[in-house]
Amino acid sequence: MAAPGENLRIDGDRLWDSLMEMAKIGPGVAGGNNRQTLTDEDAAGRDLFKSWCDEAGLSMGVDQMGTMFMTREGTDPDALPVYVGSHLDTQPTGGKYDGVLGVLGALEAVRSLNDLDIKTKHPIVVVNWANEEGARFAPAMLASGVFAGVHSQDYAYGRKDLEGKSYGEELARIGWKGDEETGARKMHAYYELHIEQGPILEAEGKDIGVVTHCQGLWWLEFTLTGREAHTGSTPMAMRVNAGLAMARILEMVQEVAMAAQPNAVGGVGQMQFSPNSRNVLPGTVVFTVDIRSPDQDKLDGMRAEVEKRAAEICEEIGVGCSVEPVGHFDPVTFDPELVENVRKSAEKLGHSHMNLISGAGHDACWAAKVAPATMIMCPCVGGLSHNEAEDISKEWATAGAEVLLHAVLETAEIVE
Ligand code: HGY
Ligand code: MN
Ligand code: MN
Repeated sequence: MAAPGENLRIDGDRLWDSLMEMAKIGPGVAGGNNRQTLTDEDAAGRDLFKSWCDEAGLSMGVDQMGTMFMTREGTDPDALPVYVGSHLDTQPTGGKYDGVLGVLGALEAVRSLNDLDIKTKHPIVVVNWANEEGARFAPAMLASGVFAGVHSQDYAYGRKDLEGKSYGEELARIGWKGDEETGARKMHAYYELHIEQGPILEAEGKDIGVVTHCQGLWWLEFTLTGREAHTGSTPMAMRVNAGLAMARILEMVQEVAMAAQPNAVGGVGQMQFSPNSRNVLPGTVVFTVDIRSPDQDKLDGMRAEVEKRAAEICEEIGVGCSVEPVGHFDPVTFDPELVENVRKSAEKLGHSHMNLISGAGHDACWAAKVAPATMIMCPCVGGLSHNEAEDISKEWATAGAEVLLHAVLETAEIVE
């Protein structure tokens, strides 16, 4: 006779319908989403998520960073909850599944337990972490970072977007500043389902990534100071060209990352010229270098080389150069017992799987500082993410959510 819950499956159609419904909120311009954190679109997505959680009988708590905690009670009031979730905020040209699959996959797991009235010893808490992306308010994983004690709440509240609006102001404006002290909650364990955002699982023909580690990251914000001058009448020898320095630094970052292969990446996604006028050489150029590696020495070595060579480039051109780390976490090793739960669940359910190191950062990286934590990944088409064309299959989503459910039950313990 099968143990309780042994053959439990989730309702893949219901999960997919919820993903498609959420995707209607904060639509992008090319089939994806623009539901950036603390915007009205984010607020609308939160409201929809809460309505579904109300239907599922979950009670809501919100902390002072705006993270949503939706609780399904367990049978043991003294047992610490198993937390499971991800994020609903997106990049400005984000996909429909980055983060969202983890939140709605967790909700689907709870819905499936409700369908069969399966009880667990530990409560299960579905989490929507605020501002995972860090696109509008750097750094990424800001709310989970405050939760884990990595950032102060004052620092977080003071982070500003490109329009000068602060996190604290915007959180209050959308009405999602909760009353719970951030980080006061204690976790028994944390699981996160997420799309891979890379090409490996699809290329290897595997449905499930058993995530053992996550690579570390530095976000280095450079401010280069040149001299504003006419692009037409200023002789080349007289120029103090911060734009030229930026271009040489970008080329250098590429060189440093390529020289550190394998398992190293480096690039720049965001840059501002000031005054950003076609016929004015920039007085100021601000951009963020994003470097990552699963190897601690390699990660820190790349940072040191980038900063050293950037200073040399700027000195040669006569441009001022300052750099501020605006995001960082060391490579993460996830909890071996939870990782084994994921592997066993994938095997039990007959899903192909392989070990994986996460290329992207996730809230699980900070959760791992305060509780046993791990992740489950599903493939995405062409490994594409942070692009509106991001795509997954219903089968991949269903397999991921099923493995998530069974791994969570291993930890939350079914009560007969
Ligand atoms: O930057 C990251 O890795 C994540 O998407 N926030
Ligand atoms: Mn994400
Ligand atoms: Mn993302």
